[in-house]
Amino acid sequence: MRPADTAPSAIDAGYLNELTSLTKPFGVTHTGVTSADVLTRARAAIEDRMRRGLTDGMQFTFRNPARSTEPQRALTEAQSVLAAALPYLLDDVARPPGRQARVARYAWSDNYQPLRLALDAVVSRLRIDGHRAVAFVDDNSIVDREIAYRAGIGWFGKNANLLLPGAGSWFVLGCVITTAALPRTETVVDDGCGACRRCIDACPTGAIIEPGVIDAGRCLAWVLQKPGSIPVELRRLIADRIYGCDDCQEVCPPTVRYGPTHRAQSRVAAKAWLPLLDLLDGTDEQLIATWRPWYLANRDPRWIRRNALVVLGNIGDAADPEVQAVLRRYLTHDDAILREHAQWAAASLQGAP
Ligand code: B12
Ligand code: SF4
Ligand code: SF4
Repeated sequence: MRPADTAPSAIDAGYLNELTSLTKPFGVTHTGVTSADVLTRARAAIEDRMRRGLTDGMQFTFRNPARSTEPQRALTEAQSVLAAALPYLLDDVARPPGRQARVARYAWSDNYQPLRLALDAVVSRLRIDGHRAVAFVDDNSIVDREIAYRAGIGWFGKNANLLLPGAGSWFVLGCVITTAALPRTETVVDDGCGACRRCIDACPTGAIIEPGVIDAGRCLAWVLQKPGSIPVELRRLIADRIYGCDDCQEVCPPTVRYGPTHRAQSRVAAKAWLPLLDLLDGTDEQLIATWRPWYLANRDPRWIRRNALVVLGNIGDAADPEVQAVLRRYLTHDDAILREHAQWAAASLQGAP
């Protein structure tokens, strides 16, 4: 709490500026404020996706839609939600020689950590001023894009990402829910997609089934995270991806044009490519160290190995003795799922369709 001899700050635009300026040193470029009212549109969309079988076992915000769309469940008597966006675009990294697996841009470094620090700074200030506040960064408790949309930060692209005017979609999102009645910035950002549909046409699996609607079972970002066997018809389409997919953003004109004007401040070396055979040879501990910030079902390294076997089947060379040795090992692996993916990889390298 604020010491008794200092008056609490008035909640006005100046106070909001003070809060947002706390986030800047951590790399946050855009903020906005919306009410803590129920996210009715997001709740309807989540229920609709579940009804239509588009969630493919995803938990996240789908596990308890009543909770993930109601800020007041996260913080009783909440009045406002401050949304924040932090850019994650880093300079391109040339593919190193040899067999390399591709990592999606948002996972090149841990972007959620600086965003969390930024939002923790806001929470601390609000608490000092006598308010209650809690920060959420990519947390299942709240639907981030809808909060940011309502706070006037961006529009929903047909690729389902939130695009920021003049900046594109290479941003991660988070928020602070608070009992403070902050001044709202709820302007509706105009749709900037117009007649464009490049993302829909470029998605390798046809996962964008309607503007803004993703069929998770076909979205490679989910396919590479989820547990179990990867559907055979998607394996070729995975190409060299080990984690995440960027295609629907790489083709997006505003993101391509404006993204480079908002680069990440990361000082961490970009993890854009991973040596494929190291992933298949590595111990559990080595693999966990590699992908610690990633989401993987049950945080189980076998899903990395499974993905790596698919990539091997797509970009390996059947004549290469190293590839042959690794395949031999996985063809007799005691994990049936890995064995089956190794069989697929071996057949694929022999030219099977
Ligand atoms: C589940 C999830 C996924 C799932 C499903 C994604 C999806 N689109 O449904 C999977 C694993 C596939 C995924 C993939 C990715 N994700 Co994700 N994911 C989430 C998570 C955990 C929950 C999202 C959610 O609740 N969706 C619910 C559904 C119903 O929402 P929606 O699809 O956005 O639906 C809205 C629109 O349809 C819109 N709408 C309504 N009417 C209309 C009409 C039109 C015409 C349009 C266009 C839109 C529209 O309103 C709906 C409700 O808000 C959030 C984190 C969080 N806590 O929110 C991150 C999050 C959405 N993901 C994020 C990222 C970065 C990604 C990837 C880019 C990662 C990657 N490179 O691989 C991909 C992008 C895939 C894509 N094209 O969406 C960021 C998005 C940042 C941004 N700028 O938008 C988030 C916010 C994480 C974060 N905190 O930064 N993700
Ligand atoms: S992330 Fe990849 S698979 Fe998913 S919708 Fe975008 S382009 Fe399609
Ligand atoms: S590619 Fe075109 S349609 Fe898709 S999100 Fe970008 S601007 Fe919108």
